[in-house]
Amino acid sequence: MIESPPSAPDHTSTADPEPPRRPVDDPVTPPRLAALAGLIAAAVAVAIGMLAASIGGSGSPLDSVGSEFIDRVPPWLKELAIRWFGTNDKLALRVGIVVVLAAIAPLVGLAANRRRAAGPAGIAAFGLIGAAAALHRPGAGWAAAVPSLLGAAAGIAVLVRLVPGPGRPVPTPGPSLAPLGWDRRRFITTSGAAAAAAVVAGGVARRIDGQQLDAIRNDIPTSLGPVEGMRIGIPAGADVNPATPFVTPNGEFYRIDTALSLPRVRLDRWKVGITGMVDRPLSLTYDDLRERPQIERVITLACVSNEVGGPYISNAVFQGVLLADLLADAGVQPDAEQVFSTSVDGWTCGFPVAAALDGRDAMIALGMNGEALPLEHGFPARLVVPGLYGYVSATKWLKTIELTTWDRAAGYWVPRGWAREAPIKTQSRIDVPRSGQPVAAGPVRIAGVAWAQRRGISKVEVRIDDGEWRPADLGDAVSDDAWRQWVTDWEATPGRHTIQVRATDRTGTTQTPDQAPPAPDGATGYHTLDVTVR
Ligand SMILES: Nc1nc2c(c(=O)[nH]1)N[C@H]1C(S)=C(S)[C@@H](COP(=O)(O)O)O[C@H]1N2
Ligand SMILES: [Mo]
Repeated sequence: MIESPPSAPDHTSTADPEPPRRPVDDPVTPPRLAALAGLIAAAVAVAIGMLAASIGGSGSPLDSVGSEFIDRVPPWLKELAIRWFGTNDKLALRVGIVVVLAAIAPLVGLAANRRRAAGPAGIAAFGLIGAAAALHRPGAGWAAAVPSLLGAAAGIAVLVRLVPGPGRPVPTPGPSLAPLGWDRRRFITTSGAAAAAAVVAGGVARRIDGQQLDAIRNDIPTSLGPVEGMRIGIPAGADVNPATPFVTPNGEFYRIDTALSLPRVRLDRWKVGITGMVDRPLSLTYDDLRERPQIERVITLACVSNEVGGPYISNAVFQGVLLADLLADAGVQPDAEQVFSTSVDGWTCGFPVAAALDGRDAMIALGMNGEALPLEHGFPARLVVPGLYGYVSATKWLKTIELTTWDRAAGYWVPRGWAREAPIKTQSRIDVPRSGQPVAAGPVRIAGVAWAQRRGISKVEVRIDDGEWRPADLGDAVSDDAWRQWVTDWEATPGRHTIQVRATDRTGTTQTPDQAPPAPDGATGYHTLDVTVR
């Protein structure tokens, strides 16, 4: 039944009107406003959940749901998200969750208008999803469920007030008040107050969150321990590429991880354990690690998801403790096959024991470019293993290192379709000219980077159109585990041209021209750029 507005003239009666009786199961709130009420109730639930979580120092319910989602999405969807949104994929996920909530919440409001129990049930269902997600996050205790449940309770309270639902005895209204039992004035004040409360609670939650992160950042030590031998100096001759610094500043270093909110590690409680198939398990505090002999190495980290020519590769001076030294103290048992590590946020990966013991500089890193690790890159400590893609080796926010077999544990990405073992492939990239950038005829500088961690780069060649492969000039080599810059000059003639690059490593092997996508173990093919010369 459609309600008539209270002011509508009633020509059937000229007598003093009795307020019309509302049929028992007639919706009491106009549908559009019931939908709005659902939205406001959901906003209150989310904001109160965020506030409770921030006070308790845990991740917000939305982030818990998002993280569970990340852990469950099929690989093709994950790849699509990365293709569409790049490193903004987390923002896209957050926006997606809010959009879904905002689409469903009005329906909950409408349902509440038809059946009294439907509103509370709908919001409670969301609260339970949030609680279940939070409980399922690594390291979560029962208290993790509280923010979602509190949020749901607040949302229900708001919804019940705004949308009382049918069949509720309505106090006999005075003629000038709500003749149909629904009080517009009360709706406006209550919904306005609830919306304002949601905004305030959300704002306070974000502030508390920011302050907690600041507090953790402020606790990050400003100095690193001394290193064995001489500090590394980067020769000026390593930097011949005008577009990409040889050492990537920490703030520009690519970031890839599944963490929606940064893990908040309390340094005084943090330890890294070395366990499993070892004779003497170790448990090391941050200070224990700092007091051990430390090395400093220039290592280029690369993500397996990087497309040919892509940005997910960076180079830094890492400082830390040699993993081989720690494993020698722990005594690796002969049948151990895999170094399997777990992060504070429950991410895992594994690499062959040989990669820790074959003489390469696999380390527990504490420092990056002369500073303690930034929070984004794994503070307090992470693994860095030269020559292996990050997804099998470079655990940030490190918690445990377990010596085990391949059968007994598989890293996070392995059941999601990525290779169990993943050495970095020889690759090269053109950084100048930029793709799509107009080029003037005449002398043009072409420059880029090339990498073949563990083997080193011996040659980079560039080809224009179908011409000869011509060697580029190489920047100074700093380490076989670091990338190498290259540069060459080209006399550009007007028209459309194709620029290609290929690298050869020190074993004499040239990278394959065969094009392969990143999955399952790293993209291949020559980086190719189309330019228009005017
Ligand atoms: N805890 C944790 N560590 C992680 C990951 C992660 O998702 N969680 N991602 C890995 C991947 S896929 C890569 S490529 C590197 C990236 O390290 P960066 O963000 O410091 O560049 O971290 C690795 N370590
Ligand atoms: Mo990665």
